[in-house]
Amino acid sequence: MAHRDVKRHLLFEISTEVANRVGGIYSVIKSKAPITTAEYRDRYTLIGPLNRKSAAIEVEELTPTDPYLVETLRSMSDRGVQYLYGRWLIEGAPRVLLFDTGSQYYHLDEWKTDLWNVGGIPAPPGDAETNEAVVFGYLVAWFLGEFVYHDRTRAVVAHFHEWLAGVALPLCRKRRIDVTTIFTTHATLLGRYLCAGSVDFYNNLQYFDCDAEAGKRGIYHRYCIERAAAHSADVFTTVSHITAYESEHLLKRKPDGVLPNGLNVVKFSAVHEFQNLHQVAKSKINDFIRGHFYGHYDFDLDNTLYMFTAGRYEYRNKGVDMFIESLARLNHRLKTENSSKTVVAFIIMPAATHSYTVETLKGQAVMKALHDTVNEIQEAVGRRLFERSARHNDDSGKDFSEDLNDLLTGSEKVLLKRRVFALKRSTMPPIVTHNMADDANDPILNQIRRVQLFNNSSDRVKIVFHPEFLNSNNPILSLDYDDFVRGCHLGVFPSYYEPWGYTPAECTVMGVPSITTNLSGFGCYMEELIENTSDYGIYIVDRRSKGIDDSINQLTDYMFQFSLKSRRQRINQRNRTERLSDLLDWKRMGLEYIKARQLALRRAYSSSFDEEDEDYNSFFDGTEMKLSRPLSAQASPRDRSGMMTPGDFGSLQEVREGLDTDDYVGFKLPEEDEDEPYPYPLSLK
Ligand code: G6P
Ligand code: 1S3
Repeated sequence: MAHRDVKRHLLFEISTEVANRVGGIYSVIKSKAPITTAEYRDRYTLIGPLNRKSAAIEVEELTPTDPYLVETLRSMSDRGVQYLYGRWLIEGAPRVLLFDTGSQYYHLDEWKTDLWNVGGIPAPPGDAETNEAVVFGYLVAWFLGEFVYHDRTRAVVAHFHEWLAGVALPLCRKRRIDVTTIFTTHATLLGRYLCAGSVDFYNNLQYFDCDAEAGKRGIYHRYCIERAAAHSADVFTTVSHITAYESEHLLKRKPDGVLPNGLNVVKFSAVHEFQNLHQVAKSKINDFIRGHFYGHYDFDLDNTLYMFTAGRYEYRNKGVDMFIESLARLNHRLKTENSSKTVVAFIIMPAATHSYTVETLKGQAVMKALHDTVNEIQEAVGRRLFERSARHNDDSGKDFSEDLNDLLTGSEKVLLKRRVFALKRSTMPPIVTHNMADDANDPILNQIRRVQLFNNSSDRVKIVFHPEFLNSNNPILSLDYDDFVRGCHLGVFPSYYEPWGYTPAECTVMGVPSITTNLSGFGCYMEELIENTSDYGIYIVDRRSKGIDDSINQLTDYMFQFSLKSRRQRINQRNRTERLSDLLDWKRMGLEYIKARQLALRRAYSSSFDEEDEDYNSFFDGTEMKLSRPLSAQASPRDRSGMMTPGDFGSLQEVREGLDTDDYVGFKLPEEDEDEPYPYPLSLK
């Protein structure tokens, strides 16, 4: 490639979830934006397809000023390409360029033919998602080609996320576009499909006939795009080691490294602040519970634990099957031990519904009516009590306390009785809060029926299935997801297929203990980094070497042991969990992205580098510590962890050229300076 300025290189990050919330990738690019814009400033642009509905809310239009960008967009616009260039209204405010794919759909057949000629990638009719990926991919390749034609001086890194944004990668390679590319896959198509079925996935990874398996599932053409993207990129990465292993077998390229997902960690100045937030959010959940269980509200909320699972509704992949089975076993165990604890388990997973059930709405309404009545009576009684006390004359010889018995008037007693009678109910407290579109075939409901967890009074484990994501405008459980998490005691995510897993990571930064598995990227990361994760409120179920029954028992045991904790122990544990949040901060995790970009630049523009570049060489250093058990509740994991990130277990830190990593979990890194600032901008010669 031509000699280009690598020091002031530009970064384009390409994804279908730019200013468009679909799933986990949106969380990745949005939460990472502050550190990436701090590093690149106006040299960073995110590229995505234009979704007018979400862009209208999330993007403020700007006029491009970079002369090369102006020229490129003018030339594309002259040929009918419509786009929106602007500022994404999120923290960091990165620039975004959103292409209206609709404006170029008339090229679809021509581009599909070209894709077949260029890469042997078929694109059958009728797959709208693939059509979208093709048009978007051709627009991105067009843009990058034009851009580097106009700007001949600066190096360009184009970082693509997931197969949906990957069509441009084989095009860049075939057309020899003078950019360097990174492809990050956040899951593999085949992995997700195979795991969702009843396949012993991890023990058979090396044996799958990928083409045939993809063909059987009708995703061969998508698989071809994903595989072509992985093979055409200068640098290929995934979000965890477990997905790296999977990619090696299913996509037939060993990733160059692991780019883990971070979070934008907000630290409170004092720990009691996040503990107080737990109490505030929990009392809102308490309100919901009183209404939901009206008529059967016979358990003590002070002795109740809130556990939950949440995420995309992938019954087996997200481990909901295992969660429900373990809840049934936990119920049995708590009953056998005559436990006074009640566990309410929430399942928050969006499914097709027809709004809330009447019963659910009624529960909240009757409880609100009771609450309002009690408030009114309380005010009236207070007034009377004050009057009587003020007028009471000690010399009268009358017993003052006798007077207090009739503080409640007859009509108030009747009103209160009516409110209490309204709480009578002949039905059981419902499991699901909504009318399901397909109640009879819903996998979650069917399993709850099978294990007979019906919210009986005698059950120590109750279940609430809320088949819709939460938000504070919700009339039933009016809490944003983050606040709901804060109010709970334990997140349970026993996933079978989980490339990274934001849900337990989010729990951690909010100081909420969670259960994950050693089949999730997050679980593996924590296990590698911390000696005894459960001391820090990260419980890891072994789904790799144990049989399913043993894994379920382990999960049950974790939940049971958690239920034995005293309030004081829970508070201490939350403090320890919250201290782990530094490990998940983008300030740490983002280092792997920097390494990947450096590697990409090296591979494409090696002649533009000075071999003695110390900044670059020292960049691949790190630490070699593993977190020990906490010495006491005051132990600070940060002191022991250095700058280790999951990528350090992979290859990027060792890489110059010609990767050769035998192991996805091997690391050797020196120690970090205390409070070292985030190392940007990275200077290259
Ligand atoms: C926080 C609050 C305490 C409260 C506790 C309840 O720590 O600061 O005031 O007692 O939460 O904890 P629990 O685990 O019982 O919900
Ligand atoms: C994927 O989303 P998912 O829930 O389908 O990408 C996420 C972001 O990288 C990742 O956290 C998750 O494990 C993957 O599964």
